[in-house]
Amino acid sequence: MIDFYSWWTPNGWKIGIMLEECGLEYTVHPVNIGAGDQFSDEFLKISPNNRIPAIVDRDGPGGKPLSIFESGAILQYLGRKTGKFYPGDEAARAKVDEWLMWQMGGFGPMLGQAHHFLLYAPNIEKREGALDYGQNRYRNEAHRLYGILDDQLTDNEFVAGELSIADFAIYPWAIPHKLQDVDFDEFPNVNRWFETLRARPKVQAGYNILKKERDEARELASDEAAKNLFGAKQMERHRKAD
Ligand SMILES: N[C@@H](CCC(=O)N[C@@H](CS)C(=O)NCC(=O)O)C(=O)O
Repeated sequence: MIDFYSWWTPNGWKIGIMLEECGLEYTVHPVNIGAGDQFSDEFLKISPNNRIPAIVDRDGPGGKPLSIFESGAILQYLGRKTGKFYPGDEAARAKVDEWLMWQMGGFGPMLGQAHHFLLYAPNIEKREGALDYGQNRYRNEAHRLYGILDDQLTDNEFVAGELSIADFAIYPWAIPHKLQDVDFDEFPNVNRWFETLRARPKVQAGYNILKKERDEARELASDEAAKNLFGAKQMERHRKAD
């Protein structure tokens, strides 16, 4: 049994999709990051970086509970635990790791900044023109990254050959592509790959975990949510610790 701590966001979807695709039993624990749940003492013990997703595997190595944060580490762990979507063969695994790290180091963080500057910051920073540099920077970076992904998918059905945790890491960040000002007409291979993943019932099931809770909460644009999400709360936490 896995305890799954998450919220309805791309990094959370990765793990929801993996749990569903592997057929693992899990219990969902909502962590409403707009309301500041990520700063609770209970959650910080599991995820000291105050970010979702995190898991606790009650039946970890040696039969002992094991907690893990960072979505890439969780995907690798679940892949090793189940023997699914993470090849045992070293050469094939190295290729999956390449694309998993590409997602963790680039596709996620850069698209996260694109979301910040294109969607959230305009609600906070109301001065016209003040955001142009940031918006162009991350819009261009998003296009560059989708171009790399499109090239990789020219001769590969999935990013690293067979369907793997690398696809489960990348796909969730491609879901909000319109928000990133990315048009899939420019990236036909990405479009084909995206539709293949989207058509999988387990991928849909993983994506829909916590959707209802997120729809009910709907507080992302509020000032309090912005404070919780964009650093102010975290700075407060560290100042208190000094
Ligand atoms: N590198 C981390 C990133 C996790 C992350 O950024 N999670 C966001 C939601 S998608 C979060 O929890 N934000 C809460 C906050 O910023 O306080 C991972 O891949 O797990």
